[in-house]
Order: sequence, then C-alpha cells, then structure tokens
Amino acid sequence: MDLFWKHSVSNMIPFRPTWRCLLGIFCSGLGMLVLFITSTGRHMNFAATLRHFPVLPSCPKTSPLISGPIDVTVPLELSLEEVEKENNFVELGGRYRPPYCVARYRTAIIIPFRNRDLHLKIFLHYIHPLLQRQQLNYGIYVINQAGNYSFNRAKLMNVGFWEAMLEETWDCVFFHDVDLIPEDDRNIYICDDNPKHASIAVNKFNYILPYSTCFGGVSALTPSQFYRINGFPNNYWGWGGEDDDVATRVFLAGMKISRPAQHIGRYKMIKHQSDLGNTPNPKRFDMIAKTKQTWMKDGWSTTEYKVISKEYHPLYTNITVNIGTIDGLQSSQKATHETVNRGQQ
Ligand code: UDH
Ligand code: NGS
Repeated sequence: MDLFWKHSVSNMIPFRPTWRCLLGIFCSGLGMLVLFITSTGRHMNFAATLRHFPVLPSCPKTSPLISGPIDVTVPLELSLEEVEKENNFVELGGRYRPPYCVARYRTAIIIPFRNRDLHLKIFLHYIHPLLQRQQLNYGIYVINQAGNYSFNRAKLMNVGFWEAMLEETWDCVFFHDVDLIPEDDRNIYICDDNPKHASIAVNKFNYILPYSTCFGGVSALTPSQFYRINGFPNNYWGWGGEDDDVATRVFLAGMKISRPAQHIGRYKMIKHQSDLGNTPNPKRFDMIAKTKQTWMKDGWSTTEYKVISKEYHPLYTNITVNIGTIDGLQSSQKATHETVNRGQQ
C-alpha cells in the first residue's frame, strides 16, 4: 500500500488501475448494491439512497419531461391505494425531490379542505406526476378544517403557510383548491416576480377569466410576497370574497397580478354541489369594500389556530386544525349554533 501511494501520489505518476484499485471499485459497487437491496421499502428507496451521494447535477432550467396539454378525465373507480402505487417515488407526507438532479425550485402546495375525499384522490392522481415532470422539490399539505362551523378558505391558507414553513423554507407557496386540475404541464408550479394567479382559464368559465382582478382557485406567492400582503384575511366565513380581498392586498402592497398564458393556465373543475357549511357569506361585499382599512390589522400574523393532528400520509401531509369561529378560537359552542342558522338562510 505504501509503495502504491509513494508511486502514484508523491511522485505524481499518472493513475494506473492496479488489482487493489479494481478491488476497491468492486467493493464500492457491492456496497451500493447492499444499500439498494436494504432500501427497497417504500420510503427509503433507491432514489432516496442516491441522494446520500452528493454528485447530482442541477436540474435544467426547463424540464425536458414537460409535454404540454393533459387530458383530464375523472377516474371515479380509482382507489387511493392505486394512486399511491402510481407514485412510488413520493416520500411520506407527499414530499418529492427529483432522484437524478437537484431541483432548482422548492414549492409547497396548500389545499384548504373539508369532506372532499373524492376530489383529493383525483387531485393527487394528476398533481404528483405533473409536479414530477416539472422536476420540482415539492410537498403537499392538506389543511383540514375540524368541526362543522362555516368553512374559512382564506384562514386555512394562512394556517397552511405557517405549517409548511415550519417544515421547510419553501421558495414558493401554491394556494390550491382541491377541485381544480391543471390541464397543461407547461403551467409551471413556481412563483413569479409578482403574486401569480395560475387558474386563469377554467372550463366552468369557458376557459375565460371571469373578471380582471380574479384571484381565486389557484394562486402562488413567494414567502416575501406573502408577508408583504400580510397573508390572507382570517374573517371571511362561508363562500366568496376572500380571494377578492387578497387581490386588493396585492395592489395595496404595490404589486400586480402575474398570470400564465391563456392557453397554459387551463384547469378543469370537478363538478360538485354546494357544500354544507359553505353557503355564500352575506357580509362579503361590505368586507371587500373595507380591505384598505383591514388588511394591515388582519392577516397571517394574527392567525389563531390549534393543530389537532398532523399525519404523514403516503401522498400528502394532513393537518387537521381548529380555526375557531367568527368569535375567535374559544367560543366554538355558540358559533356552531350560528352556523346552523346561517345554513338555513
Ligand atoms: N372546500 C372544501 N370543503 C368545503 C368547502 C370548500 O374542501 O366544504 C375547499 C376545496 O378545496 C374547494 C375550495 O375550498 O376547492 C373552494 O371551495 P368551493 O369549491 O366551494 O368554491 P368554488 O368557488 O365553487 O370553487 C363554488 C361553487 C359552488 C357550487 C355552486 C352550485 N350552484
Ligand atoms: C366572485 C366571488 C369570488 C369567487 C368568484 C368566482 O364573484 O370569491 O366569483 O367564483 N366574489 C364575491 O362573491 C365577492 S366561482 O364561480 O369560481 O365559485 O372566487
């Protein structure tokens, strides 16, 4: 061995494979094989093993795997187990990094949720392969509102932002309705220089933006853009208006809405009935007229909630939260009664 070093290193003799060296290569190969065999479990697969070797190149700026339009159907018979099997490279909690290159972008997807299991299954079936083709480092967070008080989409978004950022410093956060399925994988799930409204062409509206300040469905902000608008409002209980409030925040914070091209920002909305507990909020028009006075006082920094449970499922992280009621976090009893009344209006 001494002789080997003396000759090959000290004397700067060009490298020549010796039987010792070949033995070394053989042993490393054997080591890799053992690692591969011992890591065939779902969440410690070969791709994950590869990542322990810091030799991966950066992913290209534009993924070569992107192909364009996607034919979205609603596969009702598909089971969640089948969707899990389709997505073998996804790690526990719905986390993924490309196995063959280092992702340039890290994106968290936040889904406001209650009682939409069928939609979630279809969403996962389409979104995982799309995000993988885009070569992103991503995580999927389902923020499940506990109880049956009025739904509060915007507050769940604030909760999702907090919870996702606790786990990782994401570059970009997508706020995503569960019933919207992207129909083109050139609609890249990364952030822009301004807050982005991604779902600009939805089949429900004949693929036309319904109004110029529309910001509902799917939107994306960097953490700094999110802080700049003070996040989403917390006090829109029931359907409507909260996304208009966010659009106004974007303008008040001196930014504008960025959008993908019309032929790319296409989505299919899964048909559904109105949900119990999400009837139109009769106060929404008054509220959106006052965003200028409220946006600094009410936002992500004032979001109060309690995490009830956090579960790492194979394809998503499920965070069930108590977000309280219109009266705050404590008075859920009185407010549940109000919900029932409101539902009967
Ligand atoms: N959501 C739930 N559960 C609910 C309500 C809403 O998970 O009970 C989430 C879900 O992610 C959904 C999003 O909040 O995609 C937005 O809610 P929505 O789908 O009710 O709102 P949207 O504006 O549709 O997309 C409203 C159409 C209601 C049907 C009206 C029929 N006339
Ligand atoms: C507006 C709502 C928005 C909603 C948008 C599209 O009128 O919250 O319609 O709704 N604003 C108000 O009601 C003030 S949709 O048909 O997609 O459900 O996002």
